[in-house]
Amino acid sequence: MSFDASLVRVLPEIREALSEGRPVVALESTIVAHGMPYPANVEMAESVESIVREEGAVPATIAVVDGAIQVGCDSNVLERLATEPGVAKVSRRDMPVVLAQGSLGATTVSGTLIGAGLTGISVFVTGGIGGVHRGVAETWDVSADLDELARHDVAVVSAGAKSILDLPKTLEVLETKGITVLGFGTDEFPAFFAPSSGVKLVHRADSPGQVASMLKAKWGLGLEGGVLVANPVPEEFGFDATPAIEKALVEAGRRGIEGKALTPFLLKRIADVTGGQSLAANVALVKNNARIGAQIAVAYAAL
Ligand code: PSU
Ligand code: MN
Repeated sequence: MSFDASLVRVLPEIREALSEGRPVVALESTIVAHGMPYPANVEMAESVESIVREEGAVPATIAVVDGAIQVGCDSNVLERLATEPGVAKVSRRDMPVVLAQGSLGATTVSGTLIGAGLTGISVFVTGGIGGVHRGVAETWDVSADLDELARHDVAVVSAGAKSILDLPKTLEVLETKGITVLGFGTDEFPAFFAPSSGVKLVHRADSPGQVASMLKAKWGLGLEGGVLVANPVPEEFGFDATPAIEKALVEAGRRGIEGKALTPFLLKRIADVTGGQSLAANVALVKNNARIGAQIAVAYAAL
């Protein structure tokens, strides 16, 4: 891939690891700026980076900083993302504007995939991906995450997608785009706060090594595009968030919340309605994904 190198700033530790073929794990920043309240957001970001290191990989949180996609954020940038008001939420559509303005941007799964893809990072850990929203026939709201997953050779580890989305339609789009979805130790698509959704998956993997072999087969053949590893929330933190989700959706409809504001609004309302139970689950599942994602990166680098 050829691109203007002045638009991508890779921190030295990450550049060295990549050039030596050592495992690197990309992490997104929208979850920090728009997915969780302060200070849970920055604590989560710091502990996820430590977990990745414990497992023998190098963490690379990706954001848009001072006119470049920055691969690797120090604690100063993480703190800014976690606290500054008006941080942009950056998907592919927003990228040129935020880069040219030189403003601070938090990358969604889609924006982060662009940074990971450009720098050759093969594994990316997040909480939940965006997808096809409920009521899509009216709103046409389908997250840019799905298109972006098809564009880059990156495995994304997530706890599935929460039922603010239409899960069966999300899986249909993933199939159309050729994105392999692996249930990690499960036959069902996990529903983010809940370990199961009742929606069956076609493929599963039961170990990081199995995922790594599938990645090698896919990309070894030149089948470009991503793989989605769907890793359920740890049992002790999982709960049925359906009533809170329904309530938040009704409220969003009544207040006319739409577009890029919808997902952050729903996450915040669900946390309010569940008295923080959803936040605890969210933190737990991201940490769990970080551990598995780092193990996958280590196994893939060893092949
Ligand atoms: N789902 C979550 N937490 C999040 C997001 C999704 O449980 O923080 C964020 C991710 O950054 C994802 C983005 O890429 O929301 C999707 O936004 P949209 O639905 O506007 O495409
Ligand atoms: Mn959307």
